[in-house]
Amino acid sequence: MKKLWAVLLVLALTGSAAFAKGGAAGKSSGGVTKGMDRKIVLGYSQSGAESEWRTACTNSVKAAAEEYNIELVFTDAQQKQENQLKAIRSFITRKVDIIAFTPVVSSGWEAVLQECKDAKIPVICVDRTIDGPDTLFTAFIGSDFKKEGVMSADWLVAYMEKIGRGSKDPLNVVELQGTVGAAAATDRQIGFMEVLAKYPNYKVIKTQTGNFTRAEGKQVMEAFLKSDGDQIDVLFAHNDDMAIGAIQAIEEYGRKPGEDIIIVSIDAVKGAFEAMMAGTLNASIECNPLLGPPVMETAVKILKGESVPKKVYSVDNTFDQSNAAAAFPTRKY
Ligand code: GZL
Repeated sequence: MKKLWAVLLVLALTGSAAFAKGGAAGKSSGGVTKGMDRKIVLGYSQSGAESEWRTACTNSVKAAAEEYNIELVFTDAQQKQENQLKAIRSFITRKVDIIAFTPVVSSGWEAVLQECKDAKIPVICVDRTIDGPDTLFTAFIGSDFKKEGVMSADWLVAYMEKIGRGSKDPLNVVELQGTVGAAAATDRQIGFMEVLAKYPNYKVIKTQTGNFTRAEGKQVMEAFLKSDGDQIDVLFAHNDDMAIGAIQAIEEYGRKPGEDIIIVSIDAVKGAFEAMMAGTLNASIECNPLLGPPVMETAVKILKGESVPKKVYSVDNTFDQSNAAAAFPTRKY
């Protein structure tokens, strides 16, 4: 069943018309589901606008709401949980039909989600998961972040072997973490370190959050370079925006990103493909942000009283300098 949903989600994420417009609320039906004589109203609390990935996710949600003719009440929390709590409570007061949100951090949602339950408003977790029982939400649509961390480390170990800097030499790794407490950061780190634990010559000498932004990624990398500049062999960045900021810092420091310092990051946004084609980024693990269609499809099903899977994961691929140029022309974000 899970595989079937993964396939269906891939169809949605790749914009397959069949899946994307499949919901009963497609354009022709004016966004109305059976028993409803008006448009569905969906309240969405987006976590912020911190990265190229986040922008692609927001654009996908807005476009899909149009496509499904659903009235979208959109709020941007600017990466602050208190803004999300306020937004969700305003959705309850407004009596929206359904609520979706991307939790900026994983903890602190029990009370507000219980209020949604009490108000009989279903909730879809988009992109990031939350701590606590999954009875607090109806569905999760996003990526498997731990797997992305594992894929990053697996790629790194294989690549270092391939270029002859593999499992014998001591290799110093620095890590740019995403937002502290965000599932995407926590789980990517868990996956990455789980693999690296099997290779004792890899040593993480510095790790710090760059909050998923280009500017902070650059600032933190500058500090890493100041303290350990010539000792750094590898950078693992939890997203491409921080990796791109770090690349600028490495160049300004006088070392070659992608050669002196091997860099692996996550998201596979356009900027990452451009950096891989320029030779300054070595690999990026995909994390598909085109979540709009499956979110709207799921919202319609929930409101029609149909059952939906509790968790649906997008399929993520690995891109590096060997396949970036070929894939770039057809990338959707
Ligand atoms: C991942 C998402 C992360 C991206 C970052 O699904 O939550 O947040 O990796 C974004 O680019 O800021």
